[in-house]
Formats: sequence, C-alpha cells, structure tokens
Amino acid sequence: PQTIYLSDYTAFGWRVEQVSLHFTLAPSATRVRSRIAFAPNADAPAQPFFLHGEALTLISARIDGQDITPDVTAEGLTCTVPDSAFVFEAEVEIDPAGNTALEGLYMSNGMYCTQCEAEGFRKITYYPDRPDVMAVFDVTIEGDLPVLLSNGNPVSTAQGRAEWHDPWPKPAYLFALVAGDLVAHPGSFTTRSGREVALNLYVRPGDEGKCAFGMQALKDSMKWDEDVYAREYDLDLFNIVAVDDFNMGAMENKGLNIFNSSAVLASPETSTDMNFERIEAIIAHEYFHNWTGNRITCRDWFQLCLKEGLTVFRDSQFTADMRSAPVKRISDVIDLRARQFPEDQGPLAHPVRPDRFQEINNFYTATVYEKGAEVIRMLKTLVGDEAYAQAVQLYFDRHDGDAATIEDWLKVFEETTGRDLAQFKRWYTQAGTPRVSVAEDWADGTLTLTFTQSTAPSAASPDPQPQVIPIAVGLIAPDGAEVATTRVLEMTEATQRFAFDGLAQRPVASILRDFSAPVVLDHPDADPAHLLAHDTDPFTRWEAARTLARRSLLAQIRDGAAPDEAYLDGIHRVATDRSLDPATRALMMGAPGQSELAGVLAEHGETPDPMAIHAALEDMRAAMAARFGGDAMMLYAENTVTEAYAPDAAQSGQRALAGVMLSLMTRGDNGTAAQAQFDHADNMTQKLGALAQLITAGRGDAALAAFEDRWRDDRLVMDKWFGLQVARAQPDDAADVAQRLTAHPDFNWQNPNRFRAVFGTLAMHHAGFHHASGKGYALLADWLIKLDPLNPQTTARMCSAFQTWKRYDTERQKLMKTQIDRILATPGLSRDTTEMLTRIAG
Ligand code: HT7
Ligand code: ZN
Repeated sequence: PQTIYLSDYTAFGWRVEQVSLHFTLAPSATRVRSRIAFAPNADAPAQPFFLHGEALTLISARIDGQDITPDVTAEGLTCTVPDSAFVFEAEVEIDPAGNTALEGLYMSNGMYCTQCEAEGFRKITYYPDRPDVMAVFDVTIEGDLPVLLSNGNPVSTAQGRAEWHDPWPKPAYLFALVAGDLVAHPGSFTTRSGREVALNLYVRPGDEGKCAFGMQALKDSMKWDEDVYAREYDLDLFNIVAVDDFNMGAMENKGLNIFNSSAVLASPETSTDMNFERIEAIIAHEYFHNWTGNRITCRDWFQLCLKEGLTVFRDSQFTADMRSAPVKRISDVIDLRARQFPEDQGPLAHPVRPDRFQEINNFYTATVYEKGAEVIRMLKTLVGDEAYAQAVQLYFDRHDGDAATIEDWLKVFEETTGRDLAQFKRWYTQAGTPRVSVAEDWADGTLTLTFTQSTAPSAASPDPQPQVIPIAVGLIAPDGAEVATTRVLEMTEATQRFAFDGLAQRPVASILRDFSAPVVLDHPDADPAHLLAHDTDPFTRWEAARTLARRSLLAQIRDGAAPDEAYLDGIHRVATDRSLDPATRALMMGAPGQSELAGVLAEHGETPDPMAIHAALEDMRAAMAARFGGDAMMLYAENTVTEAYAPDAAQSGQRALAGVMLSLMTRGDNGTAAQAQFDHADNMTQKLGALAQLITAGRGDAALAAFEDRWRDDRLVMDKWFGLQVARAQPDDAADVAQRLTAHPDFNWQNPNRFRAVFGTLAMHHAGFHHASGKGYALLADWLIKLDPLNPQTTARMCSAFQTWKRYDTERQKLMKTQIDRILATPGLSRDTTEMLTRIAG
C-alpha cells in the first residue's frame, strides 16, 4: 500500500464554488447526480484534474454541458478541463444496502445514513475528497420515506422529497444524509444573540423514551460554549440522529450530527451512570466541533489533532464544569494510561501530529485525541488562563472559514504571549511518553529537586529531544500542613534543578499535581502514605493511593508477598473519611488494572505473567474485604440513594462507592446482598453492578436468564448482557464464554456494537485473552479474519489487542505472532488491517 507524507502536501488546483447533489434513493441502486462549480486556484501548482471516487458506477459525466469520457480507475477519475471556471456534472449509481463497511452511504435497519469522515464521501460521488476543499452544498433527496435530512437549513419538504441548503462552506467529510422512518424528539434553544434554533433528536420508533437526557445535554453544551468560549450556534436547526450500526461513537456533520445509538440513547432503566456521563460528553464533543472542526477545519488529515485534541480538551472542561473537576481529571488519567500509554510505548507509537500514514482511519487514536488534549492542557498551564482565552479568540477570529494547521494554532499563542513555542511543538511532532525521574536533596532549609527527562526511541521518533514539561509541585510538611502551594516548574532541559528554600523542616514533595503533563513519573523518594493522608491536590492524593497499591501488587507478583497492610489501612481510612465525596473515595479504592501492571513490569525489563497478575489482584481484593469487614456494609448502606434516580455527579458518586462496597461484601456473603440489589434495583447501574457480582460469586445463571428475558428486545441493554459475561468470566473460561456467545441467535456480528461487546471485552480481559493455551488469540483472529472483508475499519481498530505482544514470554509471543501472521496472510486483507498488523509485527 502507498504511504502518504505530510511533507508532500500540495493545495488542490481548483476551488469549489458551489455543489448541488441530487439523490434518488433505492436500497441497491441509489442514483446521485452532482453539479460542481470549479474555478482555478491561483495558489496551487499545476496538476491534472483528479476527483476521488470509489465503488461508484459512473453513468454519465459532463463539463459545461458537454458529455465527456473520463479516465476512471478504482481510486477516481481524471479528465481534461478548461483553463477557466467550469461546471462538472456526473451521475453515479451506488449500493447502500451492500455497503457493510459503514462508510459512505449505507443502510442500518432500513434507514439510509452516511459516514464521510475521513474519506467516505468518495464512495458517494466523484469529488475532491480532501478537507481543504470547502464549499457550499445544496442537496435534494427523493425517496419514499417520511424523514429526509441533510446539512444546513431546510429549503422545502414534501412527501418523498426534501431540499436542503447549507450556507457554511464545508469539506466533504462533513456532508450527511439521513432518510428513514424516524420520530423526532424536539427541543429549542435561543442563542445569546437571539437566534431561535430548533433542535431534534431523531430515533427509531420505540426509542422515544430515551431522548430527554441527550436533548438536555445538547442544550447544556450550547450554553456552555457561549459562556466559556463565546461560540454561538450558526444555523436555524440542529439535528441529531441515532443509528444502530456505526463504526465509532458519533460524527459532527454540520447541523446533522449522526450518533451511534449507544452514544445518545439513555434512560435510567437501560443505561448506567457511566453511560449517562459518556453520552453527555459525546454530545458536547460533537456540538463543540461546530467551531473546532467545522467552522475551522483541518488543512489535511495530518492535522487531525487540530480539531480532535482541542475538542476533547473542550469536552473535558465541560464535563469538569458540569460534574466534578477532580473526578473528571482522575478518570481521564486512568483512561490515558490504559489506552494511550501502551500505544505510545509500543509499535503503534506515532506523534500527536503524524507525518505519514497509509490508511487515515487508523490514526483516530488515543494519541491524536487524548494526548492531543493533554498537549493543549499543558499549553494552557504554561501560558495561563487569560492568555489561553485570548489566543483561542484570536484563533477563531483569524481562521474562521479556514482549513488550518498546527502551525496556525501555535502562532496565535506565540503572538498573544510573545513566547517561542518551537520546543513546545515537539509535543506534536515527537512520539513516545517522556519518563521524568526526580531526585531530592535536602540541606540547610532548601529542598532541591533534580529532574531528568528521557523518551525511548521508537520507529516514529528514533532520536527524541527534550520537551517542555510543566511540572506542578506543592510541598507538605511532616505535620500534614501545606508549606508551599502549587508552583508550576517549567522543565526544558534533559536535566534540570529547582530549589525550594526557607523551609523549617524537610517537606514531602507532591509532584505532578493535577497530572500537569502526560509523562511517567519516577520518584523513588516519594512518601505516598503521607500524601494519601494529607495532600491537598486531589490528583496527587489519588496517585498516592495508586502508588501504594502498585507497590504492594508488584511485591505480591515478584516475591509472593502478602498485600501491604499499610496500604490497606490507608485506603480504609480514606474510604471512611466522610469529608471526601463518595466519587473520590470510590476512585481511590480502584487498583491499577492488570494490563497496566503488565506494562509496568515490562518497563522494568521483567516478563509479565498474566495469571500471577490476576492472582495478585484477587488476593488484594480478598485482603481488602477482610480489612473492611463490617464497614463495607455500613458504607454500602450509607451510600444507598433513597431519592428518585438521577444520573448526576452526586448520586452516581454514591452508587459508585456503594458498588465497590458490594463487591467487598460479596466475598463474605456469597452474593446475598448482590441478589437483593439485583431483585430490587430500579436502575441499570445497580442491576448491572449486582449482576456482575452474582457472576463473580458463581451464582449468576438465574439472574442472567432473567435479565435476558426482560431485555431481549433492547439492543443496547443486550450489548451489556453479552459484554458482562465475557468480562466476568474466569481466566480459563473467557475465550470459551466468548465463543459460546457467538452461537447465540442475537449475536449479530456485523453490528459493531455487538462485535465489540464480545470481542472488545475479550481483548480487555487480560488474563483471559492471554490464556497460556493461546485460545483467546486464536478466537479473536478467527473473527477478525471474518469481519475484515465486511468492515475493515472496525477490524483494524480491534487489531490493537495485539499491540503489546512483545511484552510477554516467548511462548505467548509465538502464539500471538502466529495469529498476526495468519491474519496478514489472508488473501484480499484490507489496507486498514494490513497497515495495523504490519506496524504491530514491527
Ligand atoms: N470526527 C469523528 C471521527 C470519525 C468517525 C466517527 C464515526 C464513524 C467513523 C469515523 N471516522 C472518524 C468523531 C469525533 O471525533 O467526533
Ligand atoms: Zn471529535
């Protein structure tokens, strides 16, 4: 496959002044007529006239009304064009019903819908399908369906025909069309300048009862973007559509967001607290793209982090404001370590702004999204809140209507602050997670911290250079008082010293407060027990608990040690400390995951044994249950919500803590309390939590059957039923459970949500996936081989399960490599999957 390089960027030779599209819908033979007005682009080098087009049957083409016969290949068409402005017209036929890749125009449960990012528009018609070509679109849809939607504002709607006009120039990846038998959950929003915006959430009949939360989240997002970023909505209508078959979470098409139904539909009976929070965040994310992505888009796909990193950062600020800032920060760090660190430290490592790719769909990664957001957070920390706000407003003013670059983004910060951001830019261009070691020196009332940074070389960045690292530090005295409030140290050298003087006693250093940089901190002189008891920064206090847990678990794994009593005492104190909110206490009680522990061992040059890791965590939980004794039941009762269910931060925090207590109680009561909770819960959070405990206690069969009976017609709830059985299986059984579930009549493997519920969960079941027999690897490979010809995008994403293969013992490495090679040897394997596995194989 061909590699595309950032350094090869050239502008398209023509501007598109206007596009008219006419769709005549039919499941297997949709006709698309296009009329595109082109004018020469004086800023571009001379080039042949080439339009992207894939899987299209060309019926006819014309230039300025004259029939032409272009050169057509599998990638697009080329033809001779006039030197001045001209109109290109074409008619093509496409097959939405046969489109299983869910890219372009496809069908889901009888409904037509589109997914054009990144390069799906070329499967709809011939077009310069690149983000720097922005145009005004007019769309006519003819089809025998009650709801016919596209971007922008409606021009006319009649039975079987609708016309749409989108006044805002946009790249083709933001085009959308939806047609189906849908019902609208309506709403409205008045912008701060008085524009009345009609809002609709379109769903399949039967899902009307799951719309209210999403609608409120949309209104909250619209208001927040006005209040915090001074961004207003710019059309008379904002539509969201829920679709069951979707490759990712949601898509920010202009004025017509399309959502995976799992990312928008919610009700207390069918959705967990985590579902509600995720839905609120995704609705906000897609809405915020209206400015960071749509009004200002990306010049090319290498700049993906320009819109995604910034929009993730904005949605994290929103969630922090709507809920709890510390809880959001800690949750984000847990997620970053689980998904981005392994990527950055393995064969898939790439910079936040990659400089090459074969298949752009493979670069919608945790590095581009989540590390991209961390980079913006650091920039804000370094320049301060006020300068950040000024720079961002300058970015909006200067680049509205542009297809911009990371250079444009950094320039507004340089101009606003007078700073030189050349070194900071390495965060965008260098792969890898910096490791920051800190050594302490205490003399004459001065604490000197010596920091050393290093980043492991990778294929993407063979010679990494020192980065600018903001390190937030505070100092805690031996009596627990904070003697130095947070100070942000700006590290720029490979090794650098910072002194804190005038101290009466040697303090305990609290380093990397609020996780001020996405690095791995190595601080051998740390005193986590003291920080767990006294730190004022919620993140470093949580991190102290995590450090103690990690130390105990590593000692258990390496030396067969017993779980650390000091850790158990500390965590018991925190859990019973009513001055802390329940959500924070629940987070504090979480131990590092099995995969994270495997990563830590691998970093130290040790070979992780998945079964030993699993056993250590089991021992830790048993010891914790013993340490809590009757306090678990007391805390469970104390945190049982008696008011009507609400998915807010306060109630979900209580349910989270009660859930942790239930898991401890289950070890002592064999599932009695869990059964009672399962029988009486009126919400999915508690039902599912109880069901999980019952499975663990080995008495889940009846509850699983009752659950299936109750929810067999609800697709999203059944995804949970499928996933939970794999997640809670014993290591020896996980692959067998997954395999058994594939024989269930409701295992529709072509639906990405269902496929992920079984196989995404298996890949995350560390001890089950890495079972010594290799059956987890083989089963996943079988199904990836089966899915690839139908849906390369979802297949390729799931190949990342193999990205850590080199961490493990030679036998497991051999087993995994065999499966990687077997998939790679599959005739006709997609470009997506080939690229992923070739990179993983190294
Ligand atoms: N910008 C979108 C990314 C995306 C996508 C979404 C759904 C299906 C396929 C997709 N390919 C790329 C989603 C977002 O980041 O908001
Ligand atoms: Zn996004």
